[in-house]
Amino acid sequence: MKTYLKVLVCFILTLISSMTGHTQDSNSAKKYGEITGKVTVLEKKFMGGMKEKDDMSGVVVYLTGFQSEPPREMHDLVQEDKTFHPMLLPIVAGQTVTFPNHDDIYHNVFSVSPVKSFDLGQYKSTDPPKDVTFDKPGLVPVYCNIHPQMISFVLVLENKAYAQTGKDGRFTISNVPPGRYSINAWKPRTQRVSKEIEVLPGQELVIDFELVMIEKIPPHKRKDGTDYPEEEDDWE
Ligand SMILES: [Cu+2]
Repeated sequence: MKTYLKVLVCFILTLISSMTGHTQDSNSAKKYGEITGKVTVLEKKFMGGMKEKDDMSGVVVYLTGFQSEPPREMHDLVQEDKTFHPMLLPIVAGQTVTFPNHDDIYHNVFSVSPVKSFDLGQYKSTDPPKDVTFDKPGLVPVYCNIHPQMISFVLVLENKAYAQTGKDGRFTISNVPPGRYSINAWKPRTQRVSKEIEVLPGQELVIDFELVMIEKIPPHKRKDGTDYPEEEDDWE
């Protein structure tokens, strides 16, 4: 009889714990919304008119209108073969970016952006890389003072509700707290497109965008406001 009671109590306890566990899961799933969609990236055809790009990846789709804590991880913005990788780095305000130089030549990474201005000075792959913490949201164009072709963008966001498109232009933003926001889509060489949305608990919103590629990024100045010299100097 005692054993029978023990088994019964054990069974009831297991049942209760599995039920409460289940209730918590479905609550947290219904607390947030999800946004999916497709960004169609158009470019000018050689003979006139527009066509869809084969590769529509790399567009950042992000929400503005609420703040969230920055994730703990750090990001790298690498200099390699006189190019920044990646060309567009989305982060959340408060996150830190490391700038390793993988080349044997000097680079001098800098920005004169009002959102975050900095000058890392010159260093090579044998030197320890320097860090920058981006505390304010906004777009920070990042250049090299030696090589005018080196251009990248740190897009400092208000919150973690962002995603980057795949080759097919599709994106998913999960765990969005309910509320009214702007949703924005941008990548370098496009004009940003924004829309107003309302996210409801447990809802899946579908939002599509169309972005048009412009010819090229206009030239920029060096850190002291002067033009780059005609002949590129590698400072080797
Ligand atoms: Cu450089």
